[in-house]
Amino acid sequence: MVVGAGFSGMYMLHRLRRLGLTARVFEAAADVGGTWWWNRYPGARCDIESMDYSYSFDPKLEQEWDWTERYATQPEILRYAEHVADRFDLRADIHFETRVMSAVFDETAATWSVSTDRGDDVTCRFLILAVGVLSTTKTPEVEGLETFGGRWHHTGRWPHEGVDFAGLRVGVIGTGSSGIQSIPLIAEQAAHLTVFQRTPNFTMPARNALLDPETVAALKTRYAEHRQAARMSRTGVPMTPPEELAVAAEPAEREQRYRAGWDEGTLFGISSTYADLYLDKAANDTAAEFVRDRIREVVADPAVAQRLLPMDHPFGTKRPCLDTDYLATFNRPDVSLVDLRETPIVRITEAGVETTAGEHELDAIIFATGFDAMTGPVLAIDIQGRQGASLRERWADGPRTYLGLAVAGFPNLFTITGPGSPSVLSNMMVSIEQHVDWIADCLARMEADGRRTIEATEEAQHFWVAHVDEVAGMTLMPQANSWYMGANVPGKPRVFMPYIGGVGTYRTICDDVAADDYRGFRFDP
Ligand code: FAD
Ligand code: N01
Repeated sequence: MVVGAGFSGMYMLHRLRRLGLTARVFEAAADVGGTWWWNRYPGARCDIESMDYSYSFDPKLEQEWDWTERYATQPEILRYAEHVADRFDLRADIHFETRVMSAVFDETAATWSVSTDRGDDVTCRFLILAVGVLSTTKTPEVEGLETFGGRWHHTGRWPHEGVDFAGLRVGVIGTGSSGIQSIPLIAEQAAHLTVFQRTPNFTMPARNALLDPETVAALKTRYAEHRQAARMSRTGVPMTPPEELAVAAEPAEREQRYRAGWDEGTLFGISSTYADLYLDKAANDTAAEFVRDRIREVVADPAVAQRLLPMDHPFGTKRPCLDTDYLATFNRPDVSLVDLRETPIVRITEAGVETTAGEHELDAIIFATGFDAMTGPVLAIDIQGRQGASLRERWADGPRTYLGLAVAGFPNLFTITGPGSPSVLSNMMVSIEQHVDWIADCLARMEADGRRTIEATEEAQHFWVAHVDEVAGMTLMPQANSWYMGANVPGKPRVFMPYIGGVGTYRTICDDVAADDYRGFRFDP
């Protein structure tokens, strides 16, 4: 049984069928696509280039599909997911509008008993969580929302019919990727837009454009080689790792490299210039200051520019954003910026948002406030493993996994792109395919060897959790109050959840584990 029909669950179903196993997927949404089914806010698009942010498992599929933009829009990515579902007839084994609520492991039968919000009770041998890492939305627990007289939406639960902002006074709360993508387009429509910012973010121009057919055709002739380079890269996108140090470079030379990175219009343009940017605060400061200078350049009012400068976290320690006209939007006369650090929100009122400075009257509020990332969707399911052990209790101090794929005490349970794997630090398509392939190969091997259960050992898990933590601790990443750290959810344990050792390195570790008869796992015959 697979939970979730985003890109993870769809490919998992395809692989399970090819193994000759009987597989069913349960999905809360009404159709496939996951992230791209739910996040329909204006401006939603990928920030990994479309030709990389797509499946590589089927050469015919990648040859026949033509992306139209460098960074595809949400509707185009959703059409792609639908195309894949049609092409491989996936919907036949997917139960839509069905949310999995609990899963209990039966030690005698070695099966999982799974229940859904539709009253299904399903028994399966293997339970694969393809529930996503950014699928549990987080709306702030702010007083008075129920009294608000206008309409409000979360970017991650956007109405399918769209929202018409024409003539409205709109407030957007949150300036992460979702806010930064949607703010310029909402500003174009609304009578007035108020942006409520708690933390300014590092953002770079996406330089999105239509893809020209020659570029597409050229990449397609060497797609296999390109994909292989992505699989062994640090981030899931082919690139040469930098060796030089920013602290050792001449200022003029550094400036030139950052400028080239800025002009490139990718997430990695600046971060891939020097090897020490995420390791040494002094190095990072040089890149951070370069980006801050660009903000000062674009934003006309120096006071507004000052509020937009990210100062409280090193560059890249919160996921940076790629934008189209975000900063310039603050030059519009009908857009205002509220700094919530100066004037925090007190409550939502019938008329709008009240801060310590007074009331902002609004007709609509948009929460671009993000997600209970990585652990949220897993722990939303009441999961009980051996001897009734509760996963919620086991993870009370932060997630503990072996390789981000399995949890000790929870046999035959797999997590796709779970905490402890590169996941959200990578091109997710590459990480999804790697996990699905690893799990499918593991199940094939178990079938061939007549093994009934597989389970991570406590020792292996202990080692892996310590390793994930140690590698993160070598970087600047834990210095930010980011969702990688669980910092955006009040009360969530502060643990750096993804594995920052790199996609290629991680793949090699997983392959070695499998080749060494699944070192760190225990099988029952
Ligand atoms: P999801 O797409 O999140 O799908 C999980 C599915 O599981 C959901 O449909 C959900 O409804 C379902 N589900 C969860 N719990 C249950 C349950 N209990 N019962 C039944 N169903 C359940 N990554 C990139 O690499 N590049 C990008 O450019 C990029 N852009 C993004 C843009 C946005 C707006 C967001 C939010 C994320 C973005 N990501 C990006 C991350 C993105 O989530 C992944 O790339 C990818 O789509 C995840 O696929 P998935 O199938 O693992 O999870
Ligand atoms: O969420 P976020 P997101 N009061 O958590 C603020 C992927 N993605 O949906 O930083 C006031 O990043 C919060 O402030 P702070 C991508 O991986 C990709 O934007 O916590 N403000 C922050 O500004 C991304 O990283 C794309 O101080 C509150 C914002 O809300 C991830 O999804 C597009 C608040 C939340 O930002 C999440 O992005 C979209 C409160 N109580 C998403 N609570 C692409 O471009 C939170 N905030 C591909």
